[in-house]
Amino acid sequence: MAQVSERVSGQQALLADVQARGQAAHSAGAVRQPAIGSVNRWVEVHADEYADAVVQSMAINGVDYLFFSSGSDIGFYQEATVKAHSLGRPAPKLLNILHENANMNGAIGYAMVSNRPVATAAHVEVGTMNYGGAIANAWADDVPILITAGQPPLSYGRTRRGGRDQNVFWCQEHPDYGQIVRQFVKWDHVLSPMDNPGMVVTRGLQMALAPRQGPTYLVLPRDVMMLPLEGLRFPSLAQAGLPDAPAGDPEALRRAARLLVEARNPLLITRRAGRTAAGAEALRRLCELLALPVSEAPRKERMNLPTDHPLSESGPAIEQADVVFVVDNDTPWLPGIDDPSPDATIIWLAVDPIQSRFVNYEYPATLTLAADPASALAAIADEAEGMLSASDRDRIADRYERCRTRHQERRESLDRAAQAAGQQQPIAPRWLGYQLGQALDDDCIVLEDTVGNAVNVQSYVPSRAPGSFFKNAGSSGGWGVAAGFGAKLAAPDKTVVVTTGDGFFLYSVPYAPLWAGVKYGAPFLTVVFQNLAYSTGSTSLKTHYPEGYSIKHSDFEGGLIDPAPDCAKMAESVGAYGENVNDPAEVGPALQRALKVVRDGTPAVVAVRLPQLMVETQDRA
Ligand SMILES: Cc1ncc(C[n+]2csc(CCOP(=O)(O)OP(=O)(O)O)c2C)c(N)n1
Repeated sequence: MAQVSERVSGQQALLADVQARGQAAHSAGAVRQPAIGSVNRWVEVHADEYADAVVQSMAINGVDYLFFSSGSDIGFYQEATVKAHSLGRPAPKLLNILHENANMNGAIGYAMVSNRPVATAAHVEVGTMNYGGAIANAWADDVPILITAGQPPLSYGRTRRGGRDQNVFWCQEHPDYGQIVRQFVKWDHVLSPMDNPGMVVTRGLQMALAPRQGPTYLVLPRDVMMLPLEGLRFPSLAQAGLPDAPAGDPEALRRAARLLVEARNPLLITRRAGRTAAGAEALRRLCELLALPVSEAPRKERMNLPTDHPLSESGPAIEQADVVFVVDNDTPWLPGIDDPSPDATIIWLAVDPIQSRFVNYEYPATLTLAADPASALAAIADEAEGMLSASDRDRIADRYERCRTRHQERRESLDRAAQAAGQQQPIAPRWLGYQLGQALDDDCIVLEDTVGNAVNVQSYVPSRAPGSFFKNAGSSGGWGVAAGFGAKLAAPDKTVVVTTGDGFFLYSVPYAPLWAGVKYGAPFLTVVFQNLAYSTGSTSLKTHYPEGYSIKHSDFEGGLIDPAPDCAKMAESVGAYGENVNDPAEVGPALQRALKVVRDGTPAVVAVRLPQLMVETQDRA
């Protein structure tokens, strides 16, 4: 039956780690309260105030980094983390991030690449709001982040440590902090003096890590965080437990296997089957067994099938497929625009295949499998193996060969098109995609944050190993640069490369993650596809108002980023390396120079000037 997936064993590895950290932190004699019932088995820590317990609970529960953006209400974090480290107690490393939006996007990048939980800290309601759209990114990508924010103290002046001593505290008070983010988190809570602060952190992380994973929000009033303690016992994740993703109904998995074995012209569509290494491996095995071609267009969000695999992008058009197998993809086609045939059999597989977070969902389904994709794909492959007749195997082998030919033809045609565009001035977008593909090797992790140029990245930049490619599932622009910083923290031995348009580069408050990359020795390369426009305000506008007033009379006012900001100087201003590239012959050498700088320890930005959208023709792969 279902094999144990890496995501599941990842949970178990995390629990084993938590168990070990709890034991290491355990210190007898620090607690005065009587041990009642199961309390006897809880982790026990030294803690002089609530904040000490909060940071120790984070670390014991597997949080290594606290992405922190300053505020008068959250100084307790600075004190508690350094105090813990000075006294040899567990605590996450506090990272000073100069803007909350970069803080959250950095935490997302870290969690995506490490497959570990992470925590953030920001100043009251305004810091929470500055996390901004990045919270929606965490929600959309199921990222296990314990988001925290301070809250102004309620204690009357001079009556308690941390009490009201600034005018600003009155205007920061609101009836319901959780309401700010409740549509984007799985759980939220305001820490009260009655709470066990260690247990509350465990609960916030347990909720974040339980499938379907996602962010949680914990609000920490300053005076509560400064309340005294004399040690504390609390359950860690290892004691509270963490559920695995469902393995799926064996009968339904068998039915899926039968439908796929009998398919004549199948197509598998995925974005995130490779969210874990086990998922990518199970996908490859099933696809090879049944010659299932895989489509990741128009966007993939993880490395699923290696880009050089014969089954990659070598399948039929969706309307030609008789069986469409949708694996971890919330919108595999646009209803009413590029639907599959009404006669097609449609199988859905995801932890939450009906996308219960969406309000409307009009996609048809023949079979809906609610299961961890890694274990379910492995189980379907096991079942299918036993069903295949000799004639099935011959038919499937023929299909495999047809896919191999189509894959090869597509690759050659893409490469020819790029080489033919190699002399164009301004630089052709596909030439940049192609040159980037040539420059990167299997040592690289790519974080892809382009919009209009996604096709040029996805077509030319190879990703072969699990965990080597990430794209934001959310829609809040400006994720990439900060996520690159977080990714490098998670994978210090890898070369991290971010691809972004100029619009989202600027949205990413790039100085913040680049500065952090310099300060914390976490170098990464950012490649800017600089087309001096937002596709939303230029190509999109033209689609909807081709003869409109804006286009005729204002030259796309609101849609262009012209004059061009100097991205290289922005990088240099915080101690990173920057290059602007205008010559097509310089694209490859500039990328190589920047990669060397990054590998030598300094973050780098290469901004490549492309034809301006709408003013010159966009090159499509
Ligand atoms: C926070 C946020 N604000 C606005 C948008 C709307 N939006 C979607 S794509 C886009 C343009 C992105 O520009 P750029 O990164 O240069 O990409 P390109 O123009 O090359 O497609 C904008 C503004 C968004 N996704 N996120």
